Amino acid sequence: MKPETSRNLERRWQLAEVPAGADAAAIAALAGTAWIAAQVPGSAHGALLAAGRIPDPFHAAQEADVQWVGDRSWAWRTHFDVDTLSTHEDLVFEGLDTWCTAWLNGQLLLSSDNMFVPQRVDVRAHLRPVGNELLLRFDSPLARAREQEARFGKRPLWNGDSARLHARKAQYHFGWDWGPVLLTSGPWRPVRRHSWDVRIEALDVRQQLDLASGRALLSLRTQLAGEQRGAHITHELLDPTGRPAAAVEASDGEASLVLDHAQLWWPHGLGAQPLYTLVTRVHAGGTVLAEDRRRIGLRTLRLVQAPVAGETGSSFCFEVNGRDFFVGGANWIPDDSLLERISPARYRERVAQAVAAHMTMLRVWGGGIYEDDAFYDACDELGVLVWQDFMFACGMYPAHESFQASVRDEARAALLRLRHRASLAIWCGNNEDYAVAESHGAYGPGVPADRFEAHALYEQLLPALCAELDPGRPYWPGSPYSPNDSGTTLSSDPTVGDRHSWEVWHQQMLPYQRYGEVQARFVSEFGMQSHPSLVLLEDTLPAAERYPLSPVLEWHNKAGTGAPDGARRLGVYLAHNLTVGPTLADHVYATQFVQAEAMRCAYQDFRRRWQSPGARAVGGALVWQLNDCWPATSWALIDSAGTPKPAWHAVRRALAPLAVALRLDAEESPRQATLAVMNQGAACTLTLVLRLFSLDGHCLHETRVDRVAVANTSADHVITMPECGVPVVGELRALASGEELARDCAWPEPFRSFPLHPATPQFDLEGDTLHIRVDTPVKGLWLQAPGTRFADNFIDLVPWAERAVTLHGARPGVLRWSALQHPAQEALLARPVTA
Ligand code: BMA
Repeated sequence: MKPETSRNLERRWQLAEVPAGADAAAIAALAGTAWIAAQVPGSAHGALLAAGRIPDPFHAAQEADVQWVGDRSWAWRTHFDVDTLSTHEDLVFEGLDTWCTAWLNGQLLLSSDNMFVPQRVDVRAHLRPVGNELLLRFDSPLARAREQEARFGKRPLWNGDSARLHARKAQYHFGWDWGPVLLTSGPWRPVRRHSWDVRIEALDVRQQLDLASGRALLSLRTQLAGEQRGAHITHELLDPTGRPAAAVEASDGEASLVLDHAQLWWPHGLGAQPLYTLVTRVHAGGTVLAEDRRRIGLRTLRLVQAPVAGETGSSFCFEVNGRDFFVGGANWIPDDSLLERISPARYRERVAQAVAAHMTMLRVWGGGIYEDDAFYDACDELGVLVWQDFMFACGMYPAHESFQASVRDEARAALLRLRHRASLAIWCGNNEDYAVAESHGAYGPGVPADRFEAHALYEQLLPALCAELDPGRPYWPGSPYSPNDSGTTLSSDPTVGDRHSWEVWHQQMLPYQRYGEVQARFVSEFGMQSHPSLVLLEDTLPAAERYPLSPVLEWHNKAGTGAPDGARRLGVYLAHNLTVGPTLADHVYATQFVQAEAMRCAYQDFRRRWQSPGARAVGGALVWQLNDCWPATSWALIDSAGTPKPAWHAVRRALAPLAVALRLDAEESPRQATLAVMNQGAACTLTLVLRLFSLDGHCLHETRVDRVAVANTSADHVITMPECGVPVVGELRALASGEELARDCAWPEPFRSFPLHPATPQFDLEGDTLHIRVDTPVKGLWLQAPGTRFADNFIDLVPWAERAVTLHGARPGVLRWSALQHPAQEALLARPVTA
C-alpha cells in the first residue's frame, strides 16, 4: 500500500463562454481562440478581468457593464498527466459555484448545485497516463435559480433577486444593501487530485476539561475509507511549542488521550491562545499511509441564559473557562465580491484589525460563505470567538425535500470541517429569516408553524445535525431569535435571546444618541453608515463625480429595499447633527464623524449594562459590519481597502479592557454627570478626573473622585456638577498610579448648534511620537498621512492638555488633518533637511 498524495490542479486552466447546456463534445469542439487563461480557485469575472475582457466592476458604475457575465454559461478546462495509480484516484472539488457539470476525458463525473458542498469523485477508471482533460461547465446562476423559483414559488425577502432563495450560492452575490450584484461562477475553492489506498474520512475530537484540576480528556473517533486491513491509527498530541505531549493508538477507530496541566485557550484579553496540534496517522507495514493534522484549543464554553437581577427575561452571555465577559465584536461579511482574491494574509490582517479594536467575537453572517480556513486559523490564533451562521439570510426559504437534502450535505460539510476549532463558539440557523417571516404574518404568536416552512431547517434539520456531529457547542435557531415557548414573544424581544437593534438607521430612524433605549440581552446587529476613505473614493469615482451625492457616489450606496435610500437616511443623520461643508472631503469626514459618534454611544451604552454577576443585562454587542466587499458607503468600520474609519477608533476605545464613558445631563437641575466605568480586568482603584471647559477653552471646573472598579463589572457613578452657565465640554479621565488608562469626552449637542472656536493645533513629531496641543476644544481630530498608521486617531482635545500618538509605518513630513468645523488642511511636520 502507498501513502496518500494530494495535488492541487491549479495550472493551465482556461475559460471560455459556451452556449447554455453545452455538453462535453460541444465544449471540446470550441476553437482554441475561444479560451482565455484562468485561475483556480477563481471565477469567470476574475478571469475576464485579468484578460482585460471586462472593466473593473468596482470602479465608477462599471458594475452595470459586467452584468452579462452572470447571464452566461462558462466552461473551464485543464489538462494533466498521471504517473502510477493508487487504488483510489479521486478528484476533489472543494467548492463549485454553483450549477456545475464536470467531465473527465468526455465521461460525465458529476452535476452539482450547491457551492457549499465539496464533491469527491473516483476517476480511476477514466484516467490515462497523459493528456487527461477535465472540463467544467457552470450555468448562469440567475437563469438556474429562476427555473427553481418558477417551480417552487416566489417568496418574500429583503435584499437581492428573489430567485436567490432557491440558489445555494453566497446570497450577497445577488446584491445586498452594501454590495454589488456580481453573479460569479467557477471553481471557487481548490480542485485537487487525491490518490490513496486508505484515507481519513472523518475525525471527531471531543474534549472534557476539568477546570479545577487542569486535566483534559480528549475522546477521538476516526473514520477511515478504503483498505483497512493491516492498518492501524495513532494519535499524537503536540504541545503549543511543538513538543510531544501525549500519544495513543486507536482501537476500532476509538481512542482517548489524557493531558494533565492543560494550557487553556482564551479569547484575547482574557488569556493566551495556546494551540495544541493533534496528528492522526494511519500506518501499515511501517509506512504512514494517511495523515491529518489539526490545531485544537482546550477550553470550555457556555452560552448562559440566566435571570437578570431586577429585570424580566434572561441574560445571553458567553462564558469561557468558567469566566463570563462582555462580548464586543462585529459582523463579518465576505471581504471581497470575488472570493478568490481574499488571501490568507488579508484574512489575517482583517481579523487582526478586529483584535486591535479589542473585539472578541466575529459573526460570520448567513448571507456570505462558510469562511476559508485562513479566517478560522486567524481567529484561533488571535483569540476571536466565531458566531457561525448557516448560510441563510433575510428571506423565506423553501424547505422541500431536495432543498433539505442539499442543506443537509452543506451543513454536514461545514460541521465536519469546523467543529474542532477553538474559536467556534456557536452555530446559528440563519440571519433575520424569522424577522422576514414575522413581517409577512408567517411566524409569531398563534401563527401555525407550517406558514413558515423553513422553520423545519432551523428547528429540526440543523439542530439535529449539530447535536449529532458537534454536540458540545451551542446551537441557536436564528439571529435574531427570542425563544417563544410561551408563544408570546417575537424575534425582537429585548428581554430574551439576541436582537438586531435597527431602530437607529432603519425603522423609525431614532437619533443614535438614544441607543441606550434599544438594547437587548445580546445586540447582534446595529450600525450607522459612512463613506469609505477619501483616498478610496478618489480611486473609485471618475474625476467629474467627486462631489457629495454625485450619481456614481450614490451608486456605491446600495442601502434600501426596492429603491436605494441610503443617501436619504444618511442625509437625515447629517442634518440632525452637523453643518456639512460643500466638498467631498467634508462629506466623507461628516459621515465618518456621525458613524464614529454613533458607535461610541452604542458600545458604551451597551457595555454599561454588563453590570455585575447575576445582573448581566447586556451580554454583548456586534456592530453591523466590520468589513466591506467593495468600495462602498456602508455600515463597515473598515473600508474595502482595509483602511479603518474613525468609528473603528471609537469602538477600540469603548471596548478597551478598561473604558470610561461620560454623560452630562443638560436638563436636570442640579446638573449631573454620569461617570461610567467598564472594567473587564481585575479590581483596581481609579482616580476619575472630570474637567469642564467652556467652548472658548477656559477650564471652568475640575473634580477628582476615587472609585474602586470592581473586577469584570460596569458601574455608573453619578456626581453633581456646579452650574457653569454656559455650554460645556467635559473630559473624563481614569487614572491609576498617575497613568491614564481611559478617557472620554462629552460635548453639547447637537453639534451644529454649538459653533466651536477656530483651533490652531500644534503638532510636534519626536521619534515615533506625535505630540498634539490645542488652544481651544477640538472635536474629532482626524489625522491622515500616506503610509502612516496612527495608534490613536479621531481624538477629542481640550486646551493645553497634550495628547501623544504613536505612529507606525512611514514618518510623515506633511500631515493632513480635519476636525469638527475644521475642514481638511495640512500641517508641515518636519523642516526639510538642509545641507
Ligand atoms: C442586517 C443584516 C443585513 C443588512 C444590514 C443592514 O440586518 O442582516 O442583511 O445588510 O442589516 O441593513
